[in-house]
Amino acid sequence: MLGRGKSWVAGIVVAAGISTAGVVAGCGSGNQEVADLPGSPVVEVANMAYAPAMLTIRAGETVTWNFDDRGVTHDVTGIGAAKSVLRSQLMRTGSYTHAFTEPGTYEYTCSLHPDMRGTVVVTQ
Ligand SMILES: [Cu+2]
Repeated sequence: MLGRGKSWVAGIVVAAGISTAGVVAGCGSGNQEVADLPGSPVVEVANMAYAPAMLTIRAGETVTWNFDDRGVTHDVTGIGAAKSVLRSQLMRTGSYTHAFTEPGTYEYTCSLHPDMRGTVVVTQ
């Protein structure tokens, strides 16, 4: 009688241990899903700057610039070799997307604020 009672308690402890481990594992995988959302790289255009100012991607990837600088107008204008590649409209809100097909270094600025500078490095 007494023996059976003890093993019954032990069984509950083991079951509780397993279910706790299951919850922890479920939590972990949930966080991973959020962390490695693949998506395409995004440059935030805010506070008179591009963030990140320097971005490295692979050929074929697409970059999206999100304009949200509290009503300040900006654009994305390529410099040098990137001049014919990058050219967005002047925007206060919204986004500009460009797919980079050729490896290289693409520098850009804002035509209204030449101090704003950004670079996209495209690798093979
Ligand atoms: Cu600007």
